[in-house]
Amino acid sequence: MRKRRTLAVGLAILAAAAGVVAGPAPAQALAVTGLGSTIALNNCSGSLVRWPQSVDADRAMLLTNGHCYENGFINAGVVLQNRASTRSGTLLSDSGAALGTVRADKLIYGTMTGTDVALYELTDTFAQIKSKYSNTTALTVAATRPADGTAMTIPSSYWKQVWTCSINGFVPTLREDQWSWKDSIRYDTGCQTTHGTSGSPIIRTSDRAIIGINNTGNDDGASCTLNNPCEVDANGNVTVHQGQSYGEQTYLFTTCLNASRAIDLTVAGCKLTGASAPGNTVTVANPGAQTATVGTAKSLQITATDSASGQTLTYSATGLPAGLSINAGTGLISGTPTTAQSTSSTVTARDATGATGSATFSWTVGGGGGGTCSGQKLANPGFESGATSWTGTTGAIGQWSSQGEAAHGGTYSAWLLGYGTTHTEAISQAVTIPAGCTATLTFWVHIDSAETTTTTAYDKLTVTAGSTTLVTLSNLNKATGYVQKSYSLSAFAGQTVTLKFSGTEDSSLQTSFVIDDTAVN
Ligand SMILES: [Ca+2]
Ligand SMILES: [Ca+2]
Repeated sequence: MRKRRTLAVGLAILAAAAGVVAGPAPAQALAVTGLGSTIALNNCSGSLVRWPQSVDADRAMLLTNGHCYENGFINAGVVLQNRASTRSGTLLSDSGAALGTVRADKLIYGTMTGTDVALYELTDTFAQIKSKYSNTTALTVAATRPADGTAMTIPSSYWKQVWTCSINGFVPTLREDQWSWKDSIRYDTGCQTTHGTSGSPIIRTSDRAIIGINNTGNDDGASCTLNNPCEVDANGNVTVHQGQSYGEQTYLFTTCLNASRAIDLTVAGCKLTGASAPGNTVTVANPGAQTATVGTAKSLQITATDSASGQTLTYSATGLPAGLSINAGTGLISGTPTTAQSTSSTVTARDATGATGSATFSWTVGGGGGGTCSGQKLANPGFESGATSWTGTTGAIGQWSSQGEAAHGGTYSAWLLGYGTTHTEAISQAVTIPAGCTATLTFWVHIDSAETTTTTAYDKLTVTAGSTTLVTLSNLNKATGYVQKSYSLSAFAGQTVTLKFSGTEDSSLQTSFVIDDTAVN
């Protein structure tokens, strides 16, 4: 069995205590320089680290593996933050000499999921460390993911040995027992690190930046068990490479730094485990300015995309023209506009994570079927064209002045009833009230009657709009000359409605209803 660092740190310590520590030391592990700024821990290796943007007044930091956490392995999926700690270690010189003891008072961040890190805050600032320990400066954690083939060293403060090799690819998922790590760094054969090297920094040769953290290796050739990590590719295929060692990514830290250079899992784009949902991006395609017509069906398909695959989007909208609605499931806006208007709509698409996107666009809805609000909507309103445009008892329309019923305007009018016997007569015309308009029916009517009662309506004229009765006049309304009547038709905006003047006369005593100069405006 080749001794490795791996998760079996306890084993390594026991082995060290028993004096069987080294085994056959790897040939590469002969370096006696290159240990500068590493920190030897009681069970692991570590290093003194800073961020690219750290300043001397910031507290110094110690980086080791999550599985080197003093309170034991951190369960899969667990992230520890800001835990009090009394961790201490020995800061080493480049040749491995002890410079002194550094102490932590806080675990800033620790996890064994995604990556395998424990980051501590030391009681000293970077400036104090520099002052106390021979001008020692911290190793800088690189802000970018390392490239394949990068030349590197792995200095182990625990063993006071340095391995030299390069990156031999990345593993989509490295799995060991309950833990999984993403985008793990695979070493070439120069870095067959041993137990006890856990937590060693992976240092890029070119600039001595930390590009990863040494983590584990496959001891026995077993698959996905403790000390026997397996590689899982993007398709879920598992492969095992006995003797292969791996490290984990550390640039992730730098994606989660806030303006105070502190780890903040809510920072946008933070890639550390435990980061707030990275946030899908939902994009709604803007359909541009829309036009529609009152009374004419309109449909508009809204489309949206989600940065995450497999998301189901639900749609909502505000400010849609009256008469239109959006299908929450399909994003189809449809309906028949009822109101002439200019409006601005905002359509929002939301995915299962709550991510939303929206688009705002304008609508111009023109009045349809009758045109604009203002203006006469009736045809031949004064009957001067005879029966044109009117239906029903069109014989009632004529020039009646010679028979004692003068027109109100012009020479034509509609004279309903006046027989003195049982009759019904009616004239009607359909009229379209543009949506969004107010409209009023007006007409002039002259009622004369042989009825003398002041209490009983024997002969009637009922004016209706569709099924709605606007008024019923009768012999009780008889008067000299014409009077004008006025009734609102606004309730019929957006509709085509039939206006009807219907007269009924009983068996005796005539009543004449003479109508003229109708209008719907
Ligand atoms: Ca007339
Ligand atoms: Ca009568």
